[in-house]
Amino acid sequence: MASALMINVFSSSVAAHAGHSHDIDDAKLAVSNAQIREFLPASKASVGYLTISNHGGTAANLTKATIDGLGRVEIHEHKHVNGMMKMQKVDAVTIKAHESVSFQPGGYHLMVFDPQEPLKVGQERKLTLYFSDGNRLFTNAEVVSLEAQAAHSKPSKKQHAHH
Ligand SMILES: [Cu+2]
Repeated sequence: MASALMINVFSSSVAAHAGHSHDIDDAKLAVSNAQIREFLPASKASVGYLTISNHGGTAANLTKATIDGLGRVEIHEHKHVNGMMKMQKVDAVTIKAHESVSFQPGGYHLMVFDPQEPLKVGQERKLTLYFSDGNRLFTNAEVVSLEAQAAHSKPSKKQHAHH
């Protein structure tokens, strides 16, 4: 209920583009490699990664994400502050025309909270991305284990090649 209310508040603030209300421009924006990590024991939050590609000629601004079965999803970024890696919530992520943005360890990520039931590895959950022009993009995010997510991440300095 709370999230539905938030969506209403959100869409009333972006009513500028009348006439596009039913247009979901799938050709312009594409999302790939969406995954959510399973919640670790005793952890109240987990992370999600994806790649958004903008094939259109104008920038797109991602302002919100929701995932079925999760009470809350926030968009975060990691930043180096005085040599420390800190993360903070961001209001929007811009995907420039003809560019793509990868959410990945050390950069942008989705922070997910409040699972209504435990996420199980192998499940798919519907992910909805909301853009400032009123467009929405839907995809399925696969629930992955910590190990699987680490394997897909960029190589880190530590080499843990063996199980
Ligand atoms: Cu975070």
